[in-house]
Order: sequence, then C-alpha cells, then structure tokens
Amino acid sequence: MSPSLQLVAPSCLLFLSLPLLLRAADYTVGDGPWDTGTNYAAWADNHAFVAGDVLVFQYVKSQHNVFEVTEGTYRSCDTAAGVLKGYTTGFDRIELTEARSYWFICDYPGHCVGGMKLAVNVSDGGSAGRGDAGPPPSVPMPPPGSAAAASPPGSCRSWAAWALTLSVFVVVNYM
Ligand SMILES: [Cu+2]
Repeated sequence: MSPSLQLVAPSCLLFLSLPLLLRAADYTVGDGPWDTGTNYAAWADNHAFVAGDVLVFQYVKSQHNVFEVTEGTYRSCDTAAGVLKGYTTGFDRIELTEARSYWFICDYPGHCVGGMKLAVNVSDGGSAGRGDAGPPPSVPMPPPGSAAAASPPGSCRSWAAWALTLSVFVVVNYM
C-alpha cells in the first residue's frame, strides 16, 4: 500500500464511523472519579450530550453518592426536597433518556456546596451534531433528516481516487 493510501484509509474509517460516534456514547463524569476536586461545570460545558448518552459516575461508595435532583435542589443543595433518584453503587451508569436538563449532586455533607454537582443539557441528537467530534473540514455534515449514510461512501471513494491519482503521479515522476 502506498504511503498516501495508508493515510487515507484511516481517515475513511474514521469518517465512516462518524454516524456511529454521533449516536449514544458513554461519558465518565469529569473524566475521572466523581469527587470534590473536579470542576463539573467546565466539564459539562465541553461536552454536547444527546438523548441516549450514558453518564458514568465512578466513586468510593462510602464517601460519595449520586442524587438526581430538581434544578432548585441543584442550586440549594438542600435535599429535604427535590430528590428524584438516588444512586449509591460507586459505579452508576445513568442513561440520559430524554432531551432535557438533568441535575446531579452528591448528598454527602458539604460536597454539593463544595461544588460536587453536575448540570447537563441533553438535546435530541436528531438536528444537531456534537460540538466535540467535528468531521474533517472539507466534508460538510449532512443536513438534518437527510440520509446520513448516503454521502460517506462516495466521499471515501473520492478520497481513494484522489490518493490513487497522487500515488500514480508519484510513481510516474519519481520512480
Ligand atoms: Cu461526595
């Protein structure tokens, strides 16, 4: 295989897998343990969640937990009311089934007030692509509702054709 084809083939594979990447994904919250030392607001800002994504909370279960709460309780950290669900296993996989906002806190004393809280906005995924998994710059995203599978193979064929042309050019001129 020529060097240029070796470069193009992974690009094609990546591009062909983009429709899969655009579907549900698992996210380890904070990219590490669920704890008091992580800026979860910044982490959430750097991700675009779609319905079907899964948040994975990993923590020492004797030290933390995960409560899904209302927005008011997220802000007040007062769990006397507004608790929707509690998770305590130390490895909680929570699917974001709906396009809406979700709020999570740790209910151990002082942890929520100390910043151990997460708010995520979940979109339906049908009309907007992810912000953090952009396609190659030369290839536009398919418009909403179009047959997303229709264009990638053609694009990759043209990539391959381009690579083949370049290879022939190199062989003819330099070998
Ligand atoms: Cu905690």
